[in-house]
Amino acid sequence: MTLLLPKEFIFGGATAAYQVEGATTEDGKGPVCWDVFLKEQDRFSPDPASDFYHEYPTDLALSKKYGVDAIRISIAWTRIFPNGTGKINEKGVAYYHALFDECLKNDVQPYVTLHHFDTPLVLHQNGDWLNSKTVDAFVDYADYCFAEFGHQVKKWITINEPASIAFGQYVVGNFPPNIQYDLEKAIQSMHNQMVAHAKVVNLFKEKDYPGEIGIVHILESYYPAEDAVENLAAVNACNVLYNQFMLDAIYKGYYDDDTMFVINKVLEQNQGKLEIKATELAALAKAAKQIDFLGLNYYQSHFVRPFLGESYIHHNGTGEKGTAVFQLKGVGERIYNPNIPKTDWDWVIYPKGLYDMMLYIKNRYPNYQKIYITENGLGDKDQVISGKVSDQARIDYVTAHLKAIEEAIQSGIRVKGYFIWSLQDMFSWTNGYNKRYGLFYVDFDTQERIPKKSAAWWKKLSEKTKNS
Ligand code: BGP
Repeated sequence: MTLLLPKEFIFGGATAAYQVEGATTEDGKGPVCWDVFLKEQDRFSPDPASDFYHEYPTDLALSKKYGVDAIRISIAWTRIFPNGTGKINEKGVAYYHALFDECLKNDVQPYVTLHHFDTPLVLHQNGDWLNSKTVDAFVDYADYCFAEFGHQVKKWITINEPASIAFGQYVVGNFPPNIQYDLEKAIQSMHNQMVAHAKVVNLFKEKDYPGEIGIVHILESYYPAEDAVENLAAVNACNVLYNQFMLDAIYKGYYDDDTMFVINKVLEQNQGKLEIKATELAALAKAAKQIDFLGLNYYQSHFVRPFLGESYIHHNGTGEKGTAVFQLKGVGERIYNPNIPKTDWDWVIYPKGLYDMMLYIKNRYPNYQKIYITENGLGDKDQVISGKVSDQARIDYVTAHLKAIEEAIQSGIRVKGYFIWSLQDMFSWTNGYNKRYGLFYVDFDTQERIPKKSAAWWKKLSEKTKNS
């Protein structure tokens, strides 16, 4: 399949601190919510992960060699502030200076996320994003990073996937603190994260820090199961709850009536309420006029029908195909169409959903400036055979999604780059180590890297695009 992407299109690789760095107790790093949760679960350890804390020069040299123009990195908040606030850990600060320098030395632009799921333990124990003290601490931490690293970093991301945090923590229960079906908490957490994001954007602009700032949302498209009209209500409920609520927050600066109609109905059916303060709305309104870009993470779409029974969700975190169940009271139930392929973790492969999502953003939020696809890729059980990893399925997956991006660009949607998830194999929060996404295979025992077939393909595509 030929791909025609603009010459200046960015080919990036994505990572997240906790999933690649390892070294979770090294050089004064403070604890995060996941340290305790993973220990309690006793399924897998976040150490050594891809040992990026020490191996970053190798990964950046490989990035340069394989046509990776940019890298998504997150700062581990507790390497800088071990307790979330207060005393600064100079060793952590020095680490990120060295890491960003290495990026620039290799001509790999860093796109830096301030919060990628790893809330400092103390703040987590006091309510995480449900507590406004976390919001205040986050704003201070962001301010510190902008001032300290602003000469090296020109692209900032406030929060990665607020919806995954809220639903993982309070609905699916596969993120700490492991609570299920509490939609009130999930919706409140999303709102509070939107406020945190807005305050940080406003501060960035007020202090005139150099560069651009945006947020990363996971966005999935919803379609009616069996094409039946009665399923459209579930499609709307899911879309509003998972996508529109937070897109309204960042682009409109308020929650529109059609959005609140659904949110209030979901809250009512789940005996919940949402608290929104006037000052928070003022912050949202101001930030909506100043945000520079949207990072769109896309992996899958869903086919749904209404569901009014008792909620039941089973997260397939093992790769046993066919075990995922998703039924959420007053929201919807996911139905799997046997004609649409899915991964071993039951993630539905549907590139059209990416195109449809971008079109929806363009139509509903005409003030959006530009979009980066900040995560997309295939989780698979890759194997090394005779020293090689032939991940053709990944190449096919990425090609199909890049095709959807090419079509979006042709339809006038401003998409500026694509970050493959992931740059190298790494630790997966709820799946451990057997779900691999990387361009570079990682042997987690020796930390050896083996560029996969996809890496060679990527290099060719990246170079061809630049020379087109
Ligand atoms: C996104 C997260 C990433 C990453 C990815 C793949 O939601 O931002 O951190 O984990 O999904 O997910 P998983 O590791 O569950 O397969």
